[in-house]
Amino acid sequence: MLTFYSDDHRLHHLQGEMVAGEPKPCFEMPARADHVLSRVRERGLGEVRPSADFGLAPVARVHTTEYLDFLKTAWDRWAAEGNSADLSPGVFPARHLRAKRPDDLYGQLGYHSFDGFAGITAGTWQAIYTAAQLALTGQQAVANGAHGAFALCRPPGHHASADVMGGYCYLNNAAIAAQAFVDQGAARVAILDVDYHHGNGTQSIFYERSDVLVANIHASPSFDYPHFLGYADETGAGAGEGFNLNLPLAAASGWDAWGAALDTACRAIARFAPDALVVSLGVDTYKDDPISRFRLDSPDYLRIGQAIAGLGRPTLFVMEGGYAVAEIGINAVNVLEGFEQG
Ligand code: SP5
Ligand code: ZN
Repeated sequence: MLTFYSDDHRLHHLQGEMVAGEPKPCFEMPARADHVLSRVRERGLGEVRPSADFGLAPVARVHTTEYLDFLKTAWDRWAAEGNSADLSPGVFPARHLRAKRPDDLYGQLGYHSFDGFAGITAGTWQAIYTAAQLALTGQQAVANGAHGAFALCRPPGHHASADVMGGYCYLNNAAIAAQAFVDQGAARVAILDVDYHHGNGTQSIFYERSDVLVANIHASPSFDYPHFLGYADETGAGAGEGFNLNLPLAAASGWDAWGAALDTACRAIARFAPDALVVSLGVDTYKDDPISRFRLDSPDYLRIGQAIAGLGRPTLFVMEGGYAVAEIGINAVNVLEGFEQG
């Protein structure tokens, strides 16, 4: 299987993250992608290729131009105000406020954010632009006949919606790739999100559509991030009713519960019979993940890949979360090797 990778991810490295009231190094760090890339090479998964450049048009099929313009210019506006530290939001249009977009940079930042986990640095735009292009390059490989491809995206994307960032995510790489399949003629595309956290951005982007089925296996929002979306009764709306499947699980879920949810998701995807499948590949379901509470072990990731292969669909894997940095490569590449073994 081809892997699509760029060093541009290194341009995005936030100074820190608040954990229980204290500044800590960010869980979402450049070493994550480095470990996945080394494991791809160590296992001889296949060639590693750079991204092509499809421009912003396919990105703007998912995200608003207002949001893209903001992301593209935010750092320069911040620097022009005399700042050099990371730009991070602190006020949001939550309930009882008015979601009218202000003119001010800090106000616009809050308007386009749902939490404080997606800060902006000098290199953020280039890193997120390239991550989206990597997803599109992988999509093109699959559209051109590859049975599987891997977009080693960093930063991740599944918490980002049409015009709101959060949860380390800015551009929704998986959604951009899924939309590209549709725009190139696919009648139906499925997205299977196996990241520990609910993919609230992906759900929101496709919630009213019947051409993209979104299936999510994740920690119940009743006890974990992103807290405000991801319950089982969110099944889609309007034309999209019945095309969103949430499978929230309890804390401490291991392979028994997780594998059963995967069976359920795979049955729904098989019934939908998509022309292509996009997998939001997070491996923060791992037992030693520092911010998560599931208990998958490394061999379980081979079984995930095998189950996905059983669907027999052209499949694009897009990297999402996973913060047990030493094991992220083993676990992510196990999914890909399981897929290749069928
Ligand atoms: C892509 C992705 O996996 N994003 C996850 C974003 C989660 N950010 C907030 C995590 C807060 C978790 N609380 C820390 C518990 C430490 N023991
Ligand atoms: Zn996650």
